[in-house]
Amino acid sequence: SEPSTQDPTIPDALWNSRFLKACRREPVDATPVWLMRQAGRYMTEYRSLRAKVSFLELCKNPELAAETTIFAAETLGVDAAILFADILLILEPLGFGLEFSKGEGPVIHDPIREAAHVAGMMPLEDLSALSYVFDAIRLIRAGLPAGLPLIGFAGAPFTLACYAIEGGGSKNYERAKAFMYGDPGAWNALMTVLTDSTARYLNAQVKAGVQAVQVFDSWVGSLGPDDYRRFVLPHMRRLFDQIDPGVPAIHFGADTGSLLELQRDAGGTVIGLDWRVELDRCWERLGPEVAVQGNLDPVVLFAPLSEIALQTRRILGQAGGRPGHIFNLGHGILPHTPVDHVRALVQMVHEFSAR
Ligand code: 1CP
Repeated sequence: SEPSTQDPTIPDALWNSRFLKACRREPVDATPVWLMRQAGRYMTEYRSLRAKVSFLELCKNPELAAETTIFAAETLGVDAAILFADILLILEPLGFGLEFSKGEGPVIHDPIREAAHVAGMMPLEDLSALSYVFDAIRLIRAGLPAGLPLIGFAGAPFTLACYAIEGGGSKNYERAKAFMYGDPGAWNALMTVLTDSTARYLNAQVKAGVQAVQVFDSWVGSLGPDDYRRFVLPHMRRLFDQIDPGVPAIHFGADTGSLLELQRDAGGTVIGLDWRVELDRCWERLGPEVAVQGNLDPVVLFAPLSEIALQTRRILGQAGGRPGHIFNLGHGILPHTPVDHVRALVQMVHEFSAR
């Protein structure tokens, strides 16, 4: 599923953007860069907006969500914008209560406690409860510069299942894993519902106007390779098989150094790498058929600019100018990150990689 021929509905300015070229592993004039969680609390403007509206109100207000996406992309000078939304929004139409309580992160009400709960769940057919996301995408696309691609996203089924079972964030995922090992039939039923709902959701984002999608499997690094193979890989393959082959799909996981080949086998045209691994060695392991995204430690943005420059040069050196590298952090920007360092990073990536 390689998006190598131009869909006539994609304008040349987007098709020929650095970001989409790199996704297709074509040569570029400079390495494209964007940053996971590039819109967020580290920005003064975001904090003042959040003083007036709650996080969920912001996600559900297409005008404000669009403004947040566009402001972050333009302020930073990055090569792609990302939709302002959250991976957990899809849980609401799947029947869960969702709340973002101050300082404590997300709370999912009525989490899954038994197999019977899963038996009553159906993959989302009607996506109208998420229409605010598609409205935001249309507004963002209309407001972004013509050549700046927009990335849509969703959570991967394992990561969503963790939230749906734990009822929020977790350190060891005890409930989720106990459910998985204890009742593989119910686990597979849940994963199938999440997979098929997510595939439809991502394809609807593409229809609304995103040029690429990223699947966030943020917590899958908590699994060993054999568990990944048995409980996750078939679902991830089914997910990537259903995503519109005309758009690049970025497959992101954190702490997945021991799972990378399995993640590649599951799917995705771009594989995300975090900072715990060496970009050059991992790209070797992954082979020539995929692009890679990463992999600066988000905490390095708190270091002096000289250290940021050193690590940026190191990562670009490891990529070796090989077509198919998208510069990014290994995970999302942290809330207290200095904005001037983020902007400096983007400039450094462009300057140090200019060909
Ligand atoms: O204003 C606030 O206090 C809310 C903070 C916030 C923001 C800005 C949350 C709550 N979500 C978001 C936006 C968001 N989330 C985006 C779009 C912004 C951008 O990238 O510019 C994206 C892509 C996400 C994805 C997301 N949400 C992930 C996957 C990425 C990752 O970091 O691994 C996850 C795990 C979530 C859940 C979530 N939502 C919010 C928080 C604080 C969390 C993590 C909670 C936890 O640790 O369990």
